[in-house]
Amino acid sequence: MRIDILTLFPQMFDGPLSESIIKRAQAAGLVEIHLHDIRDYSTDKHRHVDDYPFGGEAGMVMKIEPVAAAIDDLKGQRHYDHILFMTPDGERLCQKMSNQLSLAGNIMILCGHYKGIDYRIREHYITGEISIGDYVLTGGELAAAVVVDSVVRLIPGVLSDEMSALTDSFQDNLLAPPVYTRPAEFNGWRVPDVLLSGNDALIAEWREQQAYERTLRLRPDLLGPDTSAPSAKPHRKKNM
Ligand code: 6GU
Repeated sequence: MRIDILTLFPQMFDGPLSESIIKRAQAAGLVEIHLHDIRDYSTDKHRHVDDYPFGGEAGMVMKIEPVAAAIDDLKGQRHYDHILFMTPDGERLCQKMSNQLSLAGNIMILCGHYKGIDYRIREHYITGEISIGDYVLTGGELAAAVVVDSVVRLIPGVLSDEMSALTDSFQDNLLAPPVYTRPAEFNGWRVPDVLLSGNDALIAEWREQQAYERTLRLRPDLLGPDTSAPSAKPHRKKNM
């Protein structure tokens, strides 16, 4: 997979994309992530990328020319399966969207800033608009990093088998069960006995029940509209 990110602040991605699993995915050649500074596409002598809005609202708007030039430049080099715009009024990111995006070959992500972007960009170039939640960030960069992280970890080969994305919270609409490691007792706080029992079937059953109970208590919305009916209990895939 190749991901091209268009931004006014490429350095905001230094941390999230150069550590841990995402770093290893790039080193292993499983994903290429390219950052493009939109300012490099500005042709005006002060390298302006924003301007006052028509109609006189407050705040600055990202200009169409440099953004269009950047997108056209990249589109001229390869086909993009998705050209995404990060914006708080976009579709809320969820695991299903990340799963779908992880199947793509080439993705372009445009990060908005200031009061918004000239709407013609959104009308004529953008194929999908994504928000990461109902709150406002100073720009789309942190949100884009979240999208990239959630998508890249789903690319086959990025996670080892023991980290398998199949058992993630949300992958099957259930929150993950609690996990513990040694020591079995700390400050008098004991790990649940069943996990020390060595009985795999019992442990699997306990995990399934914990996942269901935690989801019912913390995120009943994930279980659907009718969680009181016994039939609403979802079938959980057994860990492989
Ligand atoms: Cl994608 N951008 C901004 N600026 N704020 C957000 C967001 C995106 N998603 C949630 N809040």
